[in-house]
Formats: sequence, C-alpha cells, structure tokens
Amino acid sequence: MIFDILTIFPDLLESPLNESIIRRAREAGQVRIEITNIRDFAEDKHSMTDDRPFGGGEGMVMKPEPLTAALKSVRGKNEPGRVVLLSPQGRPYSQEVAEELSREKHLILVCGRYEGVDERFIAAAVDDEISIGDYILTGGELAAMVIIDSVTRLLPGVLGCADSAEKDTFSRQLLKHPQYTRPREFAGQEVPEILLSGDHERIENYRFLESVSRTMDRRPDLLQKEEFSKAEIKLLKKHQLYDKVKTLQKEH
Ligand code: 9D3
Repeated sequence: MIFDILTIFPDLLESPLNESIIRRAREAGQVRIEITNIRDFAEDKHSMTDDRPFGGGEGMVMKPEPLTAALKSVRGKNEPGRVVLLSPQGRPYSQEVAEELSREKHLILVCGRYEGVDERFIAAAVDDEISIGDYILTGGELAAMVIIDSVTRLLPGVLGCADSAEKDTFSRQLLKHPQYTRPREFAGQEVPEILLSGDHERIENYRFLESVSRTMDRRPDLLQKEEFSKAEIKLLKKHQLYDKVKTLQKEH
C-alpha cells in the first residue's frame, strides 16, 4: 500500500510515522509513506497556500492551484490512487471505513488547514471526504495519522499472528474486560481472586460478565448489534443482567 500525504506542515507527521509498528511496516516494505509539502507547489513569490474567502467572513481558505499541482506531482509518480480529503464535513470514520480503505493500492490523503479548502478543488479532485469525529482539530494532519495507523495494521503481514486474531474485538461489539498483571497487590488493590484460581471456565464467565457490564455502562449503543449464545443468555440471567441488556438493546 502506498500513502501519499499532502500537507503544509510536513514536520508534524515525521515522528509518529517513524516509530513502532508503522516504522516496522515501512522498513519491511509493506507500506510506502511519502509526505509532500503543498507549499513547494505555490507559484507566487510568497508561496501562498491560502487566501481570504470570497463573500467575506472569518479565516482563510486553501487555494486550489497549489493543491492541484501537489496532487499532480504524486499522481505522476504512482498509479491513480484514491484522493481522500480530511475535513470536518466528511463522512464519519470507523473500523468499517478503515477496512474499505485497506483494500486500496494507493491512498492520497489531503490535509486541510484554516477554515477549509476551495470547493472547486474538492469538486475536481477529491474522491472521498472523511472526518474522524465530532470535535474540532486545528487541521487534517492528525486525522491523516489516525487513518494511516488504523489502515496499516490491517494490511497483510503487518501484525504478528497473535495480534491479527484481535481483528475480532470489533466484530464482537463488547468492550474488553479489566486486565491485570504483576504484582498481585498494587497500591492496596488486589487482583480479583478468581483470576488466580486457575479455573478457566469460571475465568471465562467472569470476563464475559465484566465485558457486558462495562459495555452497558459506557457504550450501551454497542449492545444493539450484539448477539448472545444460549449459554451466555443463561449466564446473564443468572446474574440478573439479561433484562437490563434487552432493555438497552431496545433503547439504542
Ligand atoms: C466553524 C468554524 N471552524 C471551527 C473553528 C470550522 C473548522 C475548520 C477547520 C473546524 C476544524 C477545522 C480543521 N479540522 C480539520 O481539518 C479536520 C477534522 C476535525 O476538525 N475534526 C474531525 N475530523 C477532522 S478531519 C480534518
């Protein structure tokens, strides 16, 4: 997979792309990530990439010509590629969208800044507009990082075998149960006795019930799609959780 990133702040992206799993994937040739500075494609002597909005109003708008020239330069280099604009007006990002993007050969991520991007560039060149959530960032760079991180880990061979089974944490919608490691006592808090018991069935049941309770408390919306087996329903009933789960599933 090839990622091209178009930005006016290339330095902002360097270090997160050179650590940990992304770095390993780059070194193994599983991903190629290239950063292009939009400012290098500004024609005027001040290298202007933004200007005041027609019709007036606050803030600046990214000019279409430098973006178009920057895009042309990465298009010439690699095969066509899907052009994704990161913007607050985009469709919401999710694991499903990450999986969709992971099937592409070449993604071109365009990072907006200022109040936005001239609409004519969007109309002429952008295939897809994505937002990573309902909060205000100062630009698209961190959103591009979120996409690269979440897509790269889905590519074949990037994660070890043990980790790739973990794909299932999102097909099963439940939140993870609490986890503990050594020491057995920390700051006056003990690890739950059951986890030290060696009784694997009781541990499984305990973890399942913890997962369901947490999901009910924190993310009742996730319970909507969840389906429980006969044995799980029996267990939920035994712990007086089943009626509550059913009610939450109807509410969301
Ligand atoms: C309405 C006035 N502006 C807020 C001060 C709107 C606005 C313009 C530009 C808000 C954010 C931005 C910059 N953000 C992005 O480029 C961005 C973003 C985001 O802010 N939230 C979630 N996902 C994304 S993807 C790109």
